[in-house]
Amino acid sequence: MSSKLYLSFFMLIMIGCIVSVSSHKTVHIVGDNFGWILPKYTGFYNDWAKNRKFCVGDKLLFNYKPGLNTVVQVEKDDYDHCSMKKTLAQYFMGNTTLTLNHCGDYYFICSVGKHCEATQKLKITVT
Ligand SMILES: *[C@@H]1O[C@H](CO)[C@@H](O)[C@H](O)[C@H]1NC(C)=O
Ligand SMILES: [Cu+2]
Repeated sequence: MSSKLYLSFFMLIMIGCIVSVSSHKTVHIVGDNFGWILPKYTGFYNDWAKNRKFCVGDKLLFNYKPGLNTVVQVEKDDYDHCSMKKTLAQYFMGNTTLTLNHCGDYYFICSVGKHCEATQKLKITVT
């Protein structure tokens, strides 16, 4: 291979790598196979989130049946107190996919019954 051809071949691979890394978006299934329901133990969703890395452009998929659970995006104060003084978004149609569009903290709770008090809530940090 001539050195010029070799160089352009090398650059093509480099560009391919950069594109595939920057366009790599993960779909995070909240709670994995367990889904988004009353947690099996206190702090279950924090444990689920603990070892994951959330990047801008990733998606969150909440698997739940409509009527039995909801996804409410709130701010820290409502998350801490399981209140809904200022909701940012609400979803209740089942199996909700959300795109993480910006960096920072996201807070979600379920608004059904005492589910939030039972720690059906999720806090993630997007980097
Ligand atoms: C919701 O997701 C679950 C788990 O993947 C699936 O079994 C179920 O069929 C989905 N429900 C709807 C209405 O798409
Ligand atoms: Cu719930």
